Amino acid sequence: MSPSTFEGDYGCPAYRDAYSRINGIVVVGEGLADRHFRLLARAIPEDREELIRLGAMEGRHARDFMGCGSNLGVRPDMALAKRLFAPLHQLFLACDREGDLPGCLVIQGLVVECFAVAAYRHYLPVADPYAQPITVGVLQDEAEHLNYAELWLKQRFAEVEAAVSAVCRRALPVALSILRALSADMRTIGMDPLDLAASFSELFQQSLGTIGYGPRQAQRLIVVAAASLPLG
Ligand code: PL3
Ligand code: FE2
Ligand code: FE2
Repeated sequence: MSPSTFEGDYGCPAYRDAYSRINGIVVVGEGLADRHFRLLARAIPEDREELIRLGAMEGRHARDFMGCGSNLGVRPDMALAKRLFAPLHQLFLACDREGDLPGCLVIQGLVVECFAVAAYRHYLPVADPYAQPITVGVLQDEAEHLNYAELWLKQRFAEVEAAVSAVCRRALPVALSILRALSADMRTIGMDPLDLAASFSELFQQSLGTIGYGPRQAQRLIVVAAASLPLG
């Protein structure tokens, strides 16, 4: 584990204020991930137990990160986070209702998980000593979640390709807009939002490659989404 390189003061008002919004996004995101995996467990009965196990991991992440906030005396801003996550959650629910399983797996298993892996990797070097080991453990779990979705989609690539491309066009701009809304707060806690956006798109392109896309097609999907929403 790398030692913290953040020179700021975890207890200062500016840090705590920014952290309440960042922590809110993380706690709400993990809570929704828990719900999404439970819905997936119902939709994919042959993997039910595994998906319930993955959902339970997300519930633990939400509690552990909530603990990181309380350790600093910070309460997560849940209202803002719910508002920012709502379009992605609604999109997931719509796919679930319509029986669009590839859509559900892309939203939770690729978009949200790549976002989580990229964000936690960049948070790690600036995390306080209490949050660091928690973040390391969570990162290992998120890799497992990403692998599950990649494998499911890869095994059915020919049948699901069109649905995957369609949902990427809708879900990626929402993920990027969450990132954009938190840019200033990320800077305050020592993270670089543009580095994070770059890592997210690299990871996401890698995932698309793993499931069967060619490098050009994968790049096009993410570039089109980013162009619809300049990060500035
Ligand atoms: C998947 O398991 C859950 C996805 C949650 C989404 C997290 C997005 C995080 C954005 C800012 C991250 C900074 C990390 C701070 C940790 C308290
Ligand atoms: Fe998680
Ligand atoms: Fe996850």
